Amino acid sequence: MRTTLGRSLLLCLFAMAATVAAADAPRKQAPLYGVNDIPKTFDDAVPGGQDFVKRVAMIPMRDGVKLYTVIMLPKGAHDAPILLTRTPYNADERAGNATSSSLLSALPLGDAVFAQAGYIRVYQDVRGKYGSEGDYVMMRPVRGPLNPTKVDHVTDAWDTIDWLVKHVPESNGRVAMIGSSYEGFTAAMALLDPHPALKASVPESPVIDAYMGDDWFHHGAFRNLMLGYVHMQTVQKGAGAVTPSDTYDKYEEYLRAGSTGDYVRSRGLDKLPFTARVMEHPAYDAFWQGQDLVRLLAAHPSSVPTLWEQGLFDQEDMWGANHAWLALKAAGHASNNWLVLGPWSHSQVNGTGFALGPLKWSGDTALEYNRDMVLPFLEHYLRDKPAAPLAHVSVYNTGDNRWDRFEDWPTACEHGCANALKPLYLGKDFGLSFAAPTEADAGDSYVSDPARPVPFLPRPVLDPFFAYGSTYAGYLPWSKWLVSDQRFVDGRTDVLVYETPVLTAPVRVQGIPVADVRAATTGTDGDVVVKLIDVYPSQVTHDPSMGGYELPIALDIFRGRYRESFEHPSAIPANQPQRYRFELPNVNHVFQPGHRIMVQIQSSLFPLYDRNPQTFVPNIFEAKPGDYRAATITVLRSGAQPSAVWLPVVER
Ligand code: PG9
Repeated sequence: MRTTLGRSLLLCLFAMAATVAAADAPRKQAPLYGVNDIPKTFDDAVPGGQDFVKRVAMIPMRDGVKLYTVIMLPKGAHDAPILLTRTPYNADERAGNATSSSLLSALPLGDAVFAQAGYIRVYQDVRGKYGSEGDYVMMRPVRGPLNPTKVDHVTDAWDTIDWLVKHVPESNGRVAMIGSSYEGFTAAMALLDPHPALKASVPESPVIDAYMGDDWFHHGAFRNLMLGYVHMQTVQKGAGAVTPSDTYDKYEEYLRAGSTGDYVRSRGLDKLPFTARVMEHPAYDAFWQGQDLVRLLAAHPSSVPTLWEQGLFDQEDMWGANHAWLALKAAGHASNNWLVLGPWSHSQVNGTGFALGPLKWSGDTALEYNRDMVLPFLEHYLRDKPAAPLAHVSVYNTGDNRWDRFEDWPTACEHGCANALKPLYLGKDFGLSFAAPTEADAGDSYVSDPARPVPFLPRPVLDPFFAYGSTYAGYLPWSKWLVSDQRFVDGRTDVLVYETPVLTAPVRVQGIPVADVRAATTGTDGDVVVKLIDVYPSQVTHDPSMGGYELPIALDIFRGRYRESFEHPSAIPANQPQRYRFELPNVNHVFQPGHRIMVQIQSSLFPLYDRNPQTFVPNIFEAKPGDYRAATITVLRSGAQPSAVWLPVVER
């Protein structure tokens, strides 16, 4: 005891002497003038260290091109599954803040549950973007007529997974892919020829058919505002910006420009190869059909367990996940495909899901999705945990404010569902009724003037992608526009508004409503916009700002020239009634007693969608100023020529 005390005292004296000596030693002084204040390398010191390791690898593909890959490993990981995202949005940034002390705080919020569960998180730049070598092709199609090279996202995913399972010894050799939008597209592409180590996949709001209802077009109407995105993504390999502008309001900017072709040329965007390609393919020709992943997936169905996710109010990719799921179901592959439709805007599952615009949900629906659906799903296939209690279809009920679980979807449809669609007819005096009209009637008319198109959001409208990035800051009204109050247009003379009396019993809808409009125009082309709206009571005591709110439940646009064929457009015969029948987005909603159901019909959603000149021209992008003409549209609603929205009504 005494000896130990003596030794401690001695050590203490030595330590004090050493401190005094160090204080006396001349301190190494920083030079007064720096030759170069930026050192060659600098590793940020994280006080207390980190609980993860960031590894960067250039993974070689079969053609020799190397792809920049960030591997975020929990320290001490072993037998850990790998979660891979292939991105055009900067793998370094997507992988989060490498100077954080924990993997949980480094990775994006949507990854939190995977970080907590000890996954190895991998982000990779697609070829040609950010740190990756090779050429970038926007939404690079599969090898074949549209892609003469030997590589695509199918091979790049295959080669990446092959490398990862051989070179990351901390892994258990099982990989899942996940990602939203473009990243969802790369996840879906990998399913066309999956590597054997790909054990599960979660394509989230994936771009699947960019012509029918994802980013570039909806039912043939072009989404002008995506041009800013193309600029941002393709002017340079690294981070780009949206198209420079001298006009604050995109409505004014696009209106002044003339046709979309004029807009593109006036800003030199025709020099961007992808824009030039799109301008040559306004119809659903081989260019778009060859990229339609619905067909490709159904023709090459994989056995990889796949969870398809999509927002019910996704302002960018409203088509992909649910149509991929429906096609795989129709092809007999329902058993390894799941569908989740949540109350989200585009990619909202990467953040929080308490609310969307004025709508407040029962909790953090994004967390519920990641924690209670995706994680157990992955744990089962990547770690042999018990099967997840996941229904084949989970759809958030935006009326009852809760998740509904289904074995099949939709619950009501045209053919082969438990319930048939029920037409809600447009009636006289702007009424709506489930009773079919019987009388003859001239219908309701309005003048649609391309010089005064109906805005899709209150002006000014900004570029939605001006602040695009991993935080998804962007232009906030953009992410909420599909739930924005439609009162801002219902007084316009070019918007027809029909509504039911105040409901005395709930009307429950589960599925895909179908717009079915019969209309005549004095022009030879034209667009049809149909909005299904839940009108709140004029006073809502618990939430006064919702008084009278006109909440769109489902809305979409259809380009009239494609009413007979998306591939072969045809002029609309002037003044002859035509039928426009098209699907609206999925709904799982309850119109509550005290509310009304409303349908609005109009001819434009500008400047999101390009203006239809209302005169048939071979390529709408090249319409001349004289082609833009006002037209009188007459919506028919007689017994012989009824118009309706077919609702997927179900009993409780
Ligand atoms: N919606 C974005 C996009 C994907 C693919 C092509 C163009 C745009 C995205 O969020 O990735």
